[in-house]
Amino acid sequence: MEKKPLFYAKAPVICAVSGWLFVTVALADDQTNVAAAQTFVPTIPNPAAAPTNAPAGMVWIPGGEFSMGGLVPNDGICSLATAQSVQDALPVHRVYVDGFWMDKTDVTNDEFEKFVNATRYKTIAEIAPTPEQFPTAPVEKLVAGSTVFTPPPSAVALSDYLQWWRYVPGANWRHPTGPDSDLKGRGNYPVVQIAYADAMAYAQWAGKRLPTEAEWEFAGRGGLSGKTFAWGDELKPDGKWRANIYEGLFPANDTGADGFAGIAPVAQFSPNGYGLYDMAGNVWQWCSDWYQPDYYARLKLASAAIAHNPSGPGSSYNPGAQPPQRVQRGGSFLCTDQYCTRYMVGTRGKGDVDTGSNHLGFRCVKN
Ligand SMILES: [Ca+2]
Repeated sequence: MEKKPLFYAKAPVICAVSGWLFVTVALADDQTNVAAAQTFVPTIPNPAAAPTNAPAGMVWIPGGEFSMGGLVPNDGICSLATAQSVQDALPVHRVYVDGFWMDKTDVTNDEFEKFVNATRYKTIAEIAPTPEQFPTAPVEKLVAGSTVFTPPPSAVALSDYLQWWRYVPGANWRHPTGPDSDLKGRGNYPVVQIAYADAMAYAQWAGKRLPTEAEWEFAGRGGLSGKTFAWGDELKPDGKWRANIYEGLFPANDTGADGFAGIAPVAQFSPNGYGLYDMAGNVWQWCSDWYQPDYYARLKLASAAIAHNPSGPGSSYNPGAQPPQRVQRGGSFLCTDQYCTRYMVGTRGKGDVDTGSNHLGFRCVKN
């Protein structure tokens, strides 16, 4: 394999395998008290009626109290990393969030195009990296592009994600998998190849913002409490798929048994209890919180009974991760029980703020 400069090796880590190693003593204490962590209490939504004049394409999320976090299934949530890889979703803790509007779907290509046409905004993937950013990289390698899932021709060991992630020059939101791809017929697909600053720029233009992680999870649970998925505890209730995830042999053979091999248009599956589509699978969604693996543990220690409108730690702290990382939630069309089951509603993801990919998008909220 061609030796690539450091930034070429950047890839969206679809199943974190390192963050748990750095969890603090506080979290370790909670790991020894699993019973205490396994305390989901029913969601108590705010009783006030939804405001009138709903913004187009948005649904009212009532806010209220809920139990936030994720427990580990008996057979392990990530076969590669074992149960330890989701310790960052423990302990389950009580949170209150105010009510808010949320986009029913991920932001689509058509919607993002309106923003770009109005502002001439250039996404990070469309701008060539500079020698100042990557002083050791050969100048000829400093070309605009982004990371693209590139399935290997046959089964591979799951120990090295560079076997299926490539830095592709010319990949960006208009060309999600590289220069030969385009958006023809894909206006209703979620926009991808979006770095954090790109999502923030869109949200600001739209008069919206990105959700906090707590808002995202309150919304994702749809009024339910302690369920494995956004719709309940069964992956396929009544034999019906509820999300676009990965079936087949990861990463070489996506059978598309759920109806889609690869990305799907938005809203192809039933919504959750709050009327939100695709809160599991299809594409990851940016949240505004910095990522720290022990944040829940420290939050629980700091909050006597309930954390009110938590907005994340003050900085990113995932040792070894540069540039800093923000939270991503929901999983994607690449999530599978062979590698990463982050389509489970309480689980957490994260990614470098400057790195998009063809399975990462976003949706907005509004006060
Ligand atoms: Ca699928």
